[in-house]
Amino acid sequence: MDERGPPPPPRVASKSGDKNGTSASSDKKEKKIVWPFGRKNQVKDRPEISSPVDFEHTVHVGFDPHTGEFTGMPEAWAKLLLNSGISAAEKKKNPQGVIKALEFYTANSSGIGDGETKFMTAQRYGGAGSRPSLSSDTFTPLAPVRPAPQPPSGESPPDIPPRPPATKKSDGKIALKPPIATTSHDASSANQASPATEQKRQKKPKMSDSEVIAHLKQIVSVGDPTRKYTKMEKIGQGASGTVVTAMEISTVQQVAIKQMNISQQPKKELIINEILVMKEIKHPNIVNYVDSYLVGESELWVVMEYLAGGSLTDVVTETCMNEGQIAAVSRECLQALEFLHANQVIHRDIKSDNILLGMDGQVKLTDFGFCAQITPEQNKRSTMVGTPYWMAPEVVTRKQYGPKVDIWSLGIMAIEMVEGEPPYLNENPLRALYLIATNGTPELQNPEKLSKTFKDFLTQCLEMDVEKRKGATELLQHPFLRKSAPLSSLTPLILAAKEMAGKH
Ligand code: G5X
Repeated sequence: MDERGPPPPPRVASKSGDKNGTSASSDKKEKKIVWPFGRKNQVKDRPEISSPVDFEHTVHVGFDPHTGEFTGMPEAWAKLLLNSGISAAEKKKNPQGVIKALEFYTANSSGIGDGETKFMTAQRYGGAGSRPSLSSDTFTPLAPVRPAPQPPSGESPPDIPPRPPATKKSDGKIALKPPIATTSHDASSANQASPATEQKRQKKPKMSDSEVIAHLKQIVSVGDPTRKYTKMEKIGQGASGTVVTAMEISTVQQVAIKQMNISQQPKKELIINEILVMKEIKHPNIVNYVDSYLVGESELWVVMEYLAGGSLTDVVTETCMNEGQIAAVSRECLQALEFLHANQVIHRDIKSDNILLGMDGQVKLTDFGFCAQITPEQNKRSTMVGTPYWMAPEVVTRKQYGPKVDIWSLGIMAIEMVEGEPPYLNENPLRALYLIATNGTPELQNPEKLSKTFKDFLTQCLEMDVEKRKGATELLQHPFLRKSAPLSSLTPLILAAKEMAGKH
C-alpha cells in the first residue's frame, strides 16, 4: 500500500541541468520536441527556421540562425530574454517559442491585461523572489512563489512520510504572477499573437465600476451580510481580495466569504461571470456557492461553503501521496470536470491550490474566478487565463482552446501529487513558458517509481494533440482510477500537512 519511496532526485530537464539557466547544456535531455505552432512537424536538432511566419509582419522580430540572434526585438524583450536562462541552443531550436513566451509574458505583466494576481494562499506563495533580473521597469510583478523549504523537522504522524525538502525546494525563485487573465476577447479570430494584435485585441472597452455594480445589483442578495455572519477570520489574501471564514448566526454553520474590492478588479466581467455561473452549479465535488452581497461602496462578498481540510497544495508540498490516494483525488476532480464540461463551463485554473479538502476526505474544486461559459456556437476561447505552470500548451501558444485545457492542468496537478510541484516551477518564468511551448508533454523525475497504469493516465491527460487528449468522461473509465483508495485515506495526509505547516 505504501508506495512512497525515497525522495526523487531532481528533474533532469528543468532542475538539475541548468539551475540558473545560463549554460547551453540544458537542452541535451530534450528528446521530444514538438513544434506547437500550427504545423505539427518535428523539429530536429538542426534548427530549421522558417522566416516567413505571420507574426514577422506585425512584430518585426526576426531570427538569424547563423548568429543565433534575434533582430528587431524591442529592447524590453531583449532585456527579459537576456535574463531568462533560455540558452542559445534553445533560441535556435524554437525561436518562435521564444517569441510566444515573450508575448505571453509581457502581455501578462506590463499592463495589457493589467496584473491580475488573484487569490492565492499565503502558504504556498510566500517568499520574495531571489532571482534578480526580472524586476525590470517593464516587468511589474512578481510575486508569489512557494515558501522556503523547511528542514525536515522530525516526527510527523506515524505513517505519513513528510515530503523531503529536496523536492520542496522552490524557494526564492521568481514565479510568474499566478493566475493571469489578459486579453478580453475570447474566441477572437486572431490566432496569431503579437504586441500589435495584442493591443488590438484588448481594445474591448472595460466595464466601469458603476456598470459592474449596476449589473451585480441585479444578481446579488439585498441586505447586510455582517448582520447574518459573524466571527470573521482571515484565511487567505490575494491581490483581488480576502477570504475569511465566518459563522452564519442563524444556523451556526461555518462558511467562507470571498471579499473583493470591485474597483481593484482588473477584469470585472469575470466577477460577474463567477457569480452567474456558480449560482447555477451544484455538485458534490464543487465548492458550493451560498450567497453574495454588495457591501459598502464597492465590495462584493461571495459566501460559500467552508472546507476545513485546506488545499491540496498543503498536502502535496508537505507529504507524499501514494497512488491510491492520487487516484482518489484524480477521480473526484474528474467528476467535477465531467459535470462542468457537460454544462459548458471551463474552469481554466485547475491546480492543487484550487482543490479544497474536507476533513473526512471530500475533494472539491474551488475558485471559479477565471471560468468561462461556452456555447455550442462559441465553444472555443483564446483568452490567456490560468497559472503558467499548469497551462496547456495550446493556451501558452495562444491558440483557440476548449474544455480540454482543464484535463491538461489536471495532469500537471497529478504531477504535483507525485513530485510536490509542477514541472518547471524552479525555472525563470519566461523559460518555463518557453519549455511548455517547446517540450510539450513534460517528463517525470522518476518514471520508474510509478505504475504503468498511472503513467498511462498521465500520458492521456498530458497529450499535446487536443483531439487525442481524452475528455473527463472517458478518463473516468481509466483503469488507474480503479486503484482509488477510500477518501478517508486522505485525512491522515491532511493532518500531517497541518502539523508540518504548524512547524514552519
Ligand atoms: N477552506 C475560495 C473561491 C467557489 C465557488 C463562488 C477563492 C479561496 C484562498 C481561498 C480559500 C476557501 C473556501 C472555502 C476553504 C477560497 C475561493 C471561490 C468560488 C463559488 C466562489 C479563494 N485563496 N478559499 N473553504 N477555503 O485562501 O469561486
